[in-house]
Amino acid sequence: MGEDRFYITTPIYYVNDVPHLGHAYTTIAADAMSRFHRMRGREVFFLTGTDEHGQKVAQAASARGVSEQQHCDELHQNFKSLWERLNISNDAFIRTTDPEHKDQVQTALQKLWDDGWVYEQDYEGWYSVSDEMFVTDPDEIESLKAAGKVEFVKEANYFFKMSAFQEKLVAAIESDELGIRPTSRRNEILGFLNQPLGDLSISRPKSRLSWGVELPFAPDHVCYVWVDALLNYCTALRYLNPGIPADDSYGPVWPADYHLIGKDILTTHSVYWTTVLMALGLPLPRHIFAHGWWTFEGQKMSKSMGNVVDPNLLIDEFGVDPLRYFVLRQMPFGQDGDFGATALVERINSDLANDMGNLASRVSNLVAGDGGAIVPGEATAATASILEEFENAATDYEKAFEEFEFSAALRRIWDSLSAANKMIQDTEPWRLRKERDEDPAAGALYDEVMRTSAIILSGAAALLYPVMPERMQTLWESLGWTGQLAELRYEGDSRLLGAPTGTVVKGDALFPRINAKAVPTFTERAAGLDG
Ligand code: ME8
Repeated sequence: MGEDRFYITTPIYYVNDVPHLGHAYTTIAADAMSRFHRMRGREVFFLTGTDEHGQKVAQAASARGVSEQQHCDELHQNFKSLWERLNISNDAFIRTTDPEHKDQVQTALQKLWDDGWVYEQDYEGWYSVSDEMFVTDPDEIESLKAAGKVEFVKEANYFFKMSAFQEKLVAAIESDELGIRPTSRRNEILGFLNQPLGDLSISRPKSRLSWGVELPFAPDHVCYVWVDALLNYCTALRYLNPGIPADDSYGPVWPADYHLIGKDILTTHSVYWTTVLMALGLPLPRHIFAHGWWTFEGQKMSKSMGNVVDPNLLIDEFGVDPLRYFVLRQMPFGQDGDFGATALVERINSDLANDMGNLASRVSNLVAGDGGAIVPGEATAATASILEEFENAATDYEKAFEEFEFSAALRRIWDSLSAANKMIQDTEPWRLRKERDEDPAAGALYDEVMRTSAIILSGAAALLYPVMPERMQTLWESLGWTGQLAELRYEGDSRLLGAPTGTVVKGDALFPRINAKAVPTFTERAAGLDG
């Protein structure tokens, strides 16, 4: 997309999965990024959805004794409702069983066929149903065989000439036309591309699997589920994005600025998807960002490991915004991190309840007690450096945020909140307030400390809105501002929004402290869940 547009996607999650913290993680990050760009005046298109074809879905539907379509119609709601609870602001939700998506997939497949990028050949090998992939690594085959997780398959197959694009792909990655992030993942893919690239089987015979998109040039085959799924990033633009032109392009929104994914699906995105795009003559996504994994006691959190944490339980216990904040703050985006309820409670209590909540309640209690007005005035030497530091922190925050360095970005805002708290401890405004009748200087300092704190809290509320949309709106209103932060647009360079001119009100605690002793150990509750 161009300067004023921003197109971001999450993976489309397997409809069979019960959504867990890992799925929530990617989606929260994409949501925060979408809100961030909207506030900077960009026209954002944020896409998520569900991947509904393939053998796993067919097997699960049959085990439940329902049709595949009914199974998908019921299960995709688990994702939709979690995204609603998590305040996810996606512009569209694609399902690969949407008839429009299937039509578009067939159009793309036909084009690949017509242009000579697809050929037929028999194939035999070990197929992993859980990954929907042929396994080629001999060691992996042996261990999966022992675990009964692969089956031997011999069948007629249609192949995509992926190998023809190897050099072009390497060049696109090296020139950063295709920006793979973080750099470690880019190097991983370049390393992978040091080996000769094979062709990609893109079909499954209907005799083995009928739940998929029929190949238009071979109706006894369906499309390999990954090809069907990856195409969602383009097909959605044809029917879920109003204002698309009536030609057969994917419109001005393509290419995506970011495909946000976990590192588990880096190859499918960086190699399969990009080469299909090349064959279709379409531009490559500008970036693929592969983040790390949430683990649980060191193991990747996943349904098959039976160790998933249900975000719904965390929301019930801690609220939506503390969870959103925690996942973005806790570990650098790109690295793995182990989930623990203790760490979550610590973050809530120290960062949210103490650093932010106490500052907000001190200001609102004191100012509301005086009728709620922040007294206007200029900063003196007593507070000028704090405001200047906040301006610097805001600049650093934005730079880091844009690069998906959420944790580092958030830390910078907390530097300013800490500075404001220190100012309050040092100046003791509750004492100044008592002295102000006799001592005009104490009164002036009191007003200045309240004003400076309110300016920092206002700026922080707006900057942090993408991360904690609901709580920051509450903070914003308690400071006397009106209007929706969702509609705030930054204009000009300063992120200091000035002192509120409305009436500051005393509200309930922004982030109630969690009694660490009373918290259930999510470890145990999570282990009991069959996600
Ligand atoms: O792979 N930690 O779907 P999926 C962090 N349908 N993120 C995690 C995670 C974890 N432990 N577990 C899952 C598929 N995720 C395909 C995608 S896209 C065209 C098709 C997140 O339901 C992360 O984003 O297995 C990961 O890439 C994705 O969920 C996989 O979701």
